[in-house]
Amino acid sequence: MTAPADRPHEPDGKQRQRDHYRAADPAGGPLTTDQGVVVDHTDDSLAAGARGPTLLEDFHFREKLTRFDHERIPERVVHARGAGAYGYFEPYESCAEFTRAAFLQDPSVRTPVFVRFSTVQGPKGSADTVRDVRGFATKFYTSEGNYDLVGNNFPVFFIQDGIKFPDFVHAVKPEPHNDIPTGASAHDTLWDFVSLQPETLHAIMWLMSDRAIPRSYRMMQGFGVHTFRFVNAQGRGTFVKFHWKPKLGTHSLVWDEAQECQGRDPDFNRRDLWDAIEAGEYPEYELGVQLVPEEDEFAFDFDLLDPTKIIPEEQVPVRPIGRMVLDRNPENFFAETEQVAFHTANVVPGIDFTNDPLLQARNFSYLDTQLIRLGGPNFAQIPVNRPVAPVRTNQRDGYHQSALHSGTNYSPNSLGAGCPAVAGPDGHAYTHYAERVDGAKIRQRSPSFRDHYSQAALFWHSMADWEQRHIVDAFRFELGKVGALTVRSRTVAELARVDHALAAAVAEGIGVPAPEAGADEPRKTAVSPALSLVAQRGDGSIRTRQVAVLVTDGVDAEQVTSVREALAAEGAVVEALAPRDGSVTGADGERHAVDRALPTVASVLYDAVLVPGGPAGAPTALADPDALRFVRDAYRHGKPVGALGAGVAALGALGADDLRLAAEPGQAVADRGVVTDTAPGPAGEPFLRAFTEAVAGHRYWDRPVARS
Ligand code: HDE
Repeated sequence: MTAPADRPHEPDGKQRQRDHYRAADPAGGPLTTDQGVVVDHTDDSLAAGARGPTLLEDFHFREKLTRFDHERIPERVVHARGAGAYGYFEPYESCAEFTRAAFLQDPSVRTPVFVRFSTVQGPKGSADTVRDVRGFATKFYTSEGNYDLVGNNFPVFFIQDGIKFPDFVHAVKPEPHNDIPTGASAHDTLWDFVSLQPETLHAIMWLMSDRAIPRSYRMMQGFGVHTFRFVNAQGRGTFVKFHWKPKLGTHSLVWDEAQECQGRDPDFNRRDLWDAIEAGEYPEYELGVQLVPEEDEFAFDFDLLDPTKIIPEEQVPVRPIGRMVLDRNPENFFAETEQVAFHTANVVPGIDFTNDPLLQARNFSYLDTQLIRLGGPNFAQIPVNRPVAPVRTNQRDGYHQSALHSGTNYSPNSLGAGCPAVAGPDGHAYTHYAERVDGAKIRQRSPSFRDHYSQAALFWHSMADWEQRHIVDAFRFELGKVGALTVRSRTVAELARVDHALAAAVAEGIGVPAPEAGADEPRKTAVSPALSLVAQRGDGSIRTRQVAVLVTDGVDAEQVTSVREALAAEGAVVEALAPRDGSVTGADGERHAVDRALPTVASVLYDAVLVPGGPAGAPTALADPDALRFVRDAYRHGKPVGALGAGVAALGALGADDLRLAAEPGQAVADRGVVTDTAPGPAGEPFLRAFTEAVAGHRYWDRPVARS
């Protein structure tokens, strides 16, 4: 542990964070009005006498309030709550064989990016850790113009045709009569819709899984969802699905924990992203593609154009093509994260669309909504939206025009020397893929989109036991909050068409009769191992994992220091928590700084916990009720728990009788993520190794239930 000087252990990020409070103009000119007139007083309005009425001529007062009154713009209809970051993308090798997109040609070229992560249902001020899809939208500022890959953390969507989007979003949003619930799907209208619209089922399986409560935006996969089309310099098309894989692996919260987090830290995911970048722990994701030659369009037992389907990775492997690193936080949330405008139709030469009807609808919707959200057509001039490629158009005027256009504004023209001229055949212009289209003008869902159950079943059967348990619990929670019993029953009947055992388990928890066995029993019981979180562990490191050490007066400081140093060397963030902030007096009689006071934090904000010991017979930190609760919560949420010296005996308070704890000093025992060693003094190598491994394992689901 460190001495309590001026909090020397405080992460650099905190210091840097303070820089954000400094004025942009360090020279520090005086306060002015919008017109540049210097102001000498901003605390009292101009009034007729100290106790008299305010005067209309107080232009500073009127301007200040007017500007304040107009600070808000409409929030996004969906994805209102988000967090953004800048970074770069670099390809591993040239993808010229498949696409002529300039940013995918040369490994030495770094393309700047801006990424915005988001929840979908909740408003701008809602909590982060709700059960929801997460947006994962990337703007690549390429040399050939902006390319936006506007994806989610699920690879499938809830509907097949964009004309159903308003219905789906109305159903999932809070109920119209009372605007309840905020940021949650557990209510009647969503499940009413789901039970009547079986195309939702596959995405609903993802929504009920742990994927819907990510531990971190840095530990979350991303998917382009639709099948897109790469086009190479020869004009050859290849179908492509995009995948982002986080280097740190894909990890999730537990539902109980996610709910508590909503109160303890509603900004849990946003803060995590911000803090990691400030600390120099830059999130990294690998971009992968599944490529399908045009001639294989009909080689699958589903339609490539159907956005409720995946191509199992075992069928078409994901080929890594590059990596993205997020290394800079925005300067100003509103200017950048709020005003950024993504659009699926922002494509560059070499990337094209398919006839996926959902994608086609999106290509209309994003620009349309941004015209109102950002107050007119000139939002591409806002710095975060501005391409690095030169922009020369004949578009003019409109609200918030800030460009000083000169010259002619029509084409063809001779007075402006024909400028800007359309590009010649040098291969740099965007050319639409010349797909042959031939058909009657009809409203009809393609028969190839009809199977709504096989892939929902594929997902279910690909889950580990504990993932299946969590899915059943999630269905029980959500449907248990639905008032209309007919909706509960209808949903269970639909689930029976995915898997009868699933439906029966859900029915049992929500008080509706289980469907008849075998009534509609599907399907194949194929599995795709890549769908399970077990297969998405990432690099297995413990970088940025938050480890709490519960300390109190009399703590063995050497023990704490040894663990802190060992875990920090692997990149974990270790914090000493005590009943009060400031310092504790160690067994060595010295004062040792603590990082945070227990009442200001909670187990749900950490990934693992350690209980060190002190002199024999002295109380450990667990004598404190907050500390005891901390360890109990960590245990029941499946988190790694470590204990050393007298801390091992203190774990008896958990009441987990079947757990194997260390008895012989120096012999570390690891049992389902609980790592113990009764030896006093600095932690030994076997303990440090086992505890580091436990932290890397993230969660342990097969623990004995604690009586406490
Ligand atoms: Fe979106 N979506 N969406 N969506 N979407 C918006 O655009 C829409 C869909 C996604 O951080 C809106 O500027 C329709 C699929 C992300 O700013 C809006 C349809 C996927 C973001 C809109 C879909 C997404 C949005 C709201 C069905 C995953 C946030 C504000 C046809 C592949 C981007 C805005 C950000 C945002 C419409 C379906 C992802 C209303 C009509 C599928 C990540 O235009």
